[in-house]
Amino acid sequence: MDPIIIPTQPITGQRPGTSGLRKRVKVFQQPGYLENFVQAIFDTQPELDGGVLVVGGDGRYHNKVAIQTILRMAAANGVARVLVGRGGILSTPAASCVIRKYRTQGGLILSASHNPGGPDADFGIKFNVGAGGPAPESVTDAIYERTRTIERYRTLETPDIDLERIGTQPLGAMAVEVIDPVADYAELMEALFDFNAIHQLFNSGLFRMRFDAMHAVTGPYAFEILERRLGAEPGTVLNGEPLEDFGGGHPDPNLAHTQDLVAMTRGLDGLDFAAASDGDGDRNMILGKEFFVTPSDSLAVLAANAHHTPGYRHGIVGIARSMPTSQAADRVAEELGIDCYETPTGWKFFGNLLDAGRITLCGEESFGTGSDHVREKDGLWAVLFWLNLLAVRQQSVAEIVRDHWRRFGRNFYTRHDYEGVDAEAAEDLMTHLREQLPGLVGKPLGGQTVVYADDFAYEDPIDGSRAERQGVRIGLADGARIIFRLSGTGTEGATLRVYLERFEADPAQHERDTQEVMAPLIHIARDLAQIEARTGRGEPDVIT
Ligand code: VG1
Ligand code: CO
Repeated sequence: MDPIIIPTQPITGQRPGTSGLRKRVKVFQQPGYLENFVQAIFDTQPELDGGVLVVGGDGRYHNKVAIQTILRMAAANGVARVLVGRGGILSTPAASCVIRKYRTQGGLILSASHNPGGPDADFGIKFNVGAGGPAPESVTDAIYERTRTIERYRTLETPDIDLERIGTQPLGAMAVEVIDPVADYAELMEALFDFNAIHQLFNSGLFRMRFDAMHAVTGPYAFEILERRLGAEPGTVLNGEPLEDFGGGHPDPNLAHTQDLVAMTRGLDGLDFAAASDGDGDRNMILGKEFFVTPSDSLAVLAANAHHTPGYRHGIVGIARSMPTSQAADRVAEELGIDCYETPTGWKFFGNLLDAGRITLCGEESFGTGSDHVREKDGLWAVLFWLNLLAVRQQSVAEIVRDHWRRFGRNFYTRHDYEGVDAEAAEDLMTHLREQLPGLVGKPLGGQTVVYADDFAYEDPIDGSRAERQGVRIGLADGARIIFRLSGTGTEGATLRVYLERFEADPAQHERDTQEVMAPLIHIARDLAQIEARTGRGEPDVIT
């Protein structure tokens, strides 16, 4: 069957952001929009010709339509075989797992992650390379450049593939293999964690947990792993059915969007453990009884306790965290005598460090934690890691974290998001901040001296590539930090993120309320950036 060549024209704005190309569904539905971007991937990634490609998504609205388009284009561009999750489903970490396990040439993941889904909401596409991780900037830059000159795409005229039927179906000269989206991933989790110990914890009758899949992709994974393989009581998985619009919710696991779950951890018969994951299954939120674990603390606790789990029993070689993530992990690395790397926001910056064996664990303040087991952050992995620790240490979540604070000190941490801000006002705010930077060093700010003030730039220690303008950061003499950056995952206007961190060594101060501890820093940040004057916002939309 000969490919059909369809003439097309470049469409502006196809530059991938922090994690792939994310736009409104309506934008993706425009003729040629998805096709141009996908053809740009095939045109710039010659190894896909004759290669194997993994395809799957988080099940949101437009997922199946997009997959049929991609399958036809893959066949027309010479891909030999595609592995696609049944029903078009593959969580982001599971896609990474499958890419690596079957040594494929890469994958296409259809997701806008934590952004809402539905005909009027968001869609996204991301290319992952053969190592299993999100394409580095050199690759996304090349894809973007190609979208600016593209003049044709290749496809076939064929009926739709039956995505519900496990097994191989031909599409032109290409083989489409519909695979169980859960099996390979579940097997990997069993190899990393002590399923017997977790099973016993569930069987003890002394431990109750709930996992909120938020009607997103992790439902089938959580049923299989938590309820079926680990024997958690039926009903442990909440909102486990993936829905195209996530039940109308915002599949973003943070305190603002999981209020029902948080309520279940309160009171005398509150749950011992609760967790949630996002649209595509790469984020995690960890709760204990009346206790919220910040993602930055979670990374530090996992690093300090990794030797308790089978998969990491020999210890970890290094840790990386994104720049805005708290420095709690740095303290663990120092005590363990291992390297700690600070990277720009976005998982793609961890790839080289993981591939080179420089780090074992990595994480971001945005509810992302992961390791070298795949090349994406991994929501259920983090949940299982915590369950393994709880089973081995026989302590509550709160006890484990408080122990950690006593040992290492506490990095109080909060992030304030101002969403849907006018894009130009947000850019101006950042410019105004950048202009102040040279004059700030050595000056007093809120009773402290500014020790550094810069726009974060990163040079990758493996390939020497540079990423500039990755966030304005201001460091004070006592180690406190204020960081400002604009989101690279939104689809409308701009989102300003303000990240605040303050270290406290004194255990007598560890129980204080975070927002109260941070109040002076919050004040400084708002003043310095003139947030209210420039955005019209007196208060942030989301505090995490
Ligand atoms: C956000 C987070 C970042 C994360 C990215 C993708 O990016 O801050 O840490 O890697 O989302 O996560 P931004 O540019 O909006 O701050 V996911 O779960 O949406 O793929
Ligand atoms: Co996600």
